[in-house]
Amino acid sequence: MKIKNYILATVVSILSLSQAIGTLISVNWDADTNQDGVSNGSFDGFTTTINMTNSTNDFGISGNGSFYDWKTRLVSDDITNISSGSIVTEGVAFDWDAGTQGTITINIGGTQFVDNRLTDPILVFNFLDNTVASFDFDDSLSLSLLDQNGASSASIGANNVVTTNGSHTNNQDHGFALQITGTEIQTISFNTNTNLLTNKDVGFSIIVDDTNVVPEPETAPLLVGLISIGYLIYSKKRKK
Ligand SMILES: [Ca+2]
Ligand SMILES: [Ca+2]
Ligand SMILES: [Ca+2]
Ligand SMILES: [Ca+2]
Repeated sequence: MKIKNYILATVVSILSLSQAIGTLISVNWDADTNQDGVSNGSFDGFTTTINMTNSTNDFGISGNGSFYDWKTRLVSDDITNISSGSIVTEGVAFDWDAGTQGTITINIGGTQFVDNRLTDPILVFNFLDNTVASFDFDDSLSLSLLDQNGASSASIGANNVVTTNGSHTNNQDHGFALQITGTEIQTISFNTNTNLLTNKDVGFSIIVDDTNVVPEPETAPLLVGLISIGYLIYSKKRKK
């Protein structure tokens, strides 16, 4: 291959690796049967840890299979591009005791990217129950419901409290998909309400557009570097 063609091929292949693809990825949760209130997973190089203080049971169990097939589950099947990417059929169960407020905290970390942060993550919830459940997010966040099932069963109220109307019956198609619009998100946290009459559990995962996985900052300098090296080789060859 001529040097010029080699440079072109290199540039094209690097661009194809780094360019926006516009597909969605979801958390690949680690297999976990330990009810310790902690679950771990990863997506696209990011490690994800969920900690929950909701319950003395502290579920924190990861599962897979059709229950968590987010492409087809009615809580998330209407998300734009839901079928486009690597949506893994996995989720985590968290729960909280009746009459007990708890907190769910998700930390995004990892070593692949410098800032280890996300843009516009989508939180998906299923297995909601026939009781009014609330999820109280930080008031400064910009929230929107992308999908839900049953119809009008979830809403975003004052102080960014997402509330269900108690019409769900604890199945894989009962819940909602909530997007947090924002950049450089490293920690996601919300409180659950105290007014549950009985102990409940909820299925959960996170979906993100892989073009919004921030920031791949090393790609541009790497690209410039490789082009420069390629050009130097090319120039040297020509001078011979
Ligand atoms: Ca666990
Ligand atoms: Ca739907
Ligand atoms: Ca709030
Ligand atoms: Ca449930």
